[in-house]
Amino acid sequence: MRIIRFLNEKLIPILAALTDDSKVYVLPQQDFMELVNQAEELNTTPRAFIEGVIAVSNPLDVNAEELQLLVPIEAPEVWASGVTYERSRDARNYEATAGKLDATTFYDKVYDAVRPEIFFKSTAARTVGTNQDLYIRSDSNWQIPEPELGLVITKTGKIVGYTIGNDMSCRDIEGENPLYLPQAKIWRRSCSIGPSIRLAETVENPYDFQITCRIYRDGKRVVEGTANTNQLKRKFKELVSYLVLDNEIFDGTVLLTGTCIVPPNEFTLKNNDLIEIEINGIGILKNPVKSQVSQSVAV
Ligand code: DO4
Ligand code: MG
Repeated sequence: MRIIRFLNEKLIPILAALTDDSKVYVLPQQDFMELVNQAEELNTTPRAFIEGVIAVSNPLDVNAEELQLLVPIEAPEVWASGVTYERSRDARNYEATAGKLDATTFYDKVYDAVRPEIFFKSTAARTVGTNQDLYIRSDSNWQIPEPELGLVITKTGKIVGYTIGNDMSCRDIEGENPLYLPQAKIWRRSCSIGPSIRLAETVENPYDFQITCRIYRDGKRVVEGTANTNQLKRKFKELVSYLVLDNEIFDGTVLLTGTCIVPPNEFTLKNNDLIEIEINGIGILKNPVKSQVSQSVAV
């Protein structure tokens, strides 16, 4: 069972359930966290609540693909974990050492450390949904998507859903100096989530999500990679526990869990590329890439 948001013909956002047989049922709540919290107040679960709705209503006469989808949740904050897969550790070492792969770096240390890397990634205003443009920075020549499983959590850190996230990143800026990490990770439209949220209670094994990333240029596929969350070094609860420790977290926060797919080192994103990230049971997050004209103040 998945949750989507879409704009109806009057351009009003609608919350809906998308069943495994692709039927769309309108839900009475305004957003995903209202569904989660109302279900809890009623001493039930989001899935049971939705099953009650389905029992007394008809599905919409639409194909979910034709809907104008929005972000499935306006996450107040998006946080991200880093270097949680070997593939990410090796790519970070490559960019930090100009390709000297035998060098040991702080990335090796954080991969093995008890404390994971957790960083601030985005806010609702910087985050886009499926089919919406993502931007690349004007001052970077080495930019990539980072396809990641996203955890949707409550203010107490309970994992209530899974979504797809793209942690857009500048390898040259991060590689030049790790203190530049926020600039390598955060700018206008540098994060996307969607197209749906899979209810956590409907996922048997979250360590068996297949993740695929495809990048198209001029209609041709120029990058394709696949990986699985079974390659993750850490446990999801472990990542969440470090995020919430002594912190204030808001309902509907998304925690990205790290990338396990990195395009070849010579690849950089360009204006008009199309990025697709697919996770089984969640859907395909599609984003066109656009350059932005630098609005920086001259120094
Ligand atoms: O250490 C930098 C960030 C790594 C990251 O975003 C990832 O592994 O996904
Ligand atoms: Mg990442």
